[in-house]
Amino acid sequence: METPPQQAAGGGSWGAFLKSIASFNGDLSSLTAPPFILSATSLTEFSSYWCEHPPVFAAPAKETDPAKRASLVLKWFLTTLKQQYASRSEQYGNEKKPLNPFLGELFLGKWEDDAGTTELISEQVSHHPPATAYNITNLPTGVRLEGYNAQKASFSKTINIKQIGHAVLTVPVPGAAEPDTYLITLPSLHIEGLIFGSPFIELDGSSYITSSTGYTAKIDYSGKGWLSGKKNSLTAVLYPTGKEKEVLYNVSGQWTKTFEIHSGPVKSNSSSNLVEIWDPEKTPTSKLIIEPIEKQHPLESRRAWAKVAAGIAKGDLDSVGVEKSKIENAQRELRIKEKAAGRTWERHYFTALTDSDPVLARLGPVVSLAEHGDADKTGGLWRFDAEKSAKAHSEPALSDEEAAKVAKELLGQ
Ligand code: HC3
Repeated sequence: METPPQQAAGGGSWGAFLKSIASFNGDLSSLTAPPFILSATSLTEFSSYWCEHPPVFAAPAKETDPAKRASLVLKWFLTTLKQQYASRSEQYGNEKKPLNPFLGELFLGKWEDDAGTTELISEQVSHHPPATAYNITNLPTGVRLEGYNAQKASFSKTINIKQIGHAVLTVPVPGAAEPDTYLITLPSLHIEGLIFGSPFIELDGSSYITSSTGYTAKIDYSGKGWLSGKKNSLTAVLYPTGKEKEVLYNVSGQWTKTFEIHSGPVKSNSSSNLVEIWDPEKTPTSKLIIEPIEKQHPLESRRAWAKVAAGIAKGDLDSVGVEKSKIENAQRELRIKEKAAGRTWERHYFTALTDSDPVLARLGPVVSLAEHGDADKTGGLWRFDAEKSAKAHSEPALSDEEAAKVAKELLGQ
């Protein structure tokens, strides 16, 4: 059983934490959370939440009708919300503070299931400001998601988080000259239950998916108000871009529970035009396969943070502090050396665009995303670099001595 936050001993109380967040400066990594709210999972791992149902991710590639394809993309996006925002806190009320990734941190894995092999690459591409980039490819269909994100937080009654960045889904369509492109914006969220020491996420506002095939989905999020409403509620509509009144599909339900997809506009009779009811209980997630720690590259998240994670698991805060500082200090020294040598850290899988991005140029205006991709707030407009990836894949694994040298130099371990 988890220790209730109010009773946790040592290293700061929940009350002190609440006081500290009231004067919070917006930098999430600077939040000094009490030890019992520290998670041993780094934010680089969160990229995997985009694809815990690979068959749903790959399904649009098999659909020949563009409107239906857009509805399958909307369905897939909605199915990811439970993993993204509630899976760490299934019982609700124990959302913890993730590890703040170091620059160059990697999280690599794959899923093997009915959809074939789907590969995940996640990399911390910026540290100041912190930003994570990811690329997920389903090999048999070529369906591919790439994106990057950062968070901007503020305090007003609670911690409010605006997500900066976006995702781009590419869906090759059999017989079509060009693949479909879907530009996806990310919802805002806030932390609920803080005052009771049981934090969980609620989504708010709206997010969008707009496609090169001329369809747009608008998703509205709401929670349980004082008087009405259910937790984690959503409604969504899919319409030809620019014609919001011509609803082709509508969705309603809860992103943590079930939601219903109907064709056509919203009707009072909820059973009319039912296309599908999504129930996460009925569709188990696929397990992400990752290399055993000893076979991972020293910059891979679980290997790099192993000692910190062990300290968190044992509640040994001294070792957590010591091991975290080793990584932070080594990284600080590395940045100083790079600066002196006029070098910058070479990302393994992603490159910051210097020209304008064709997807943002074409689809950005529909969903109010700027052509520069908010690069100033994410350290760059990050795109997957297939050449770098091929190079990384073709390099032989490091020998034990080489790995030890990298771990010493880059992580102080
Ligand atoms: C806000 C958050 C860090 C960011 C997390 C993001 C937005 C990261 C990208 C993923 O795709 C989606 C996602 C899900 C959860 C978000 C985290 C929830 C809590 C965490 C804060 C830094 C921690 C706040 C501390 C505390 C104790 C109140 O939970």
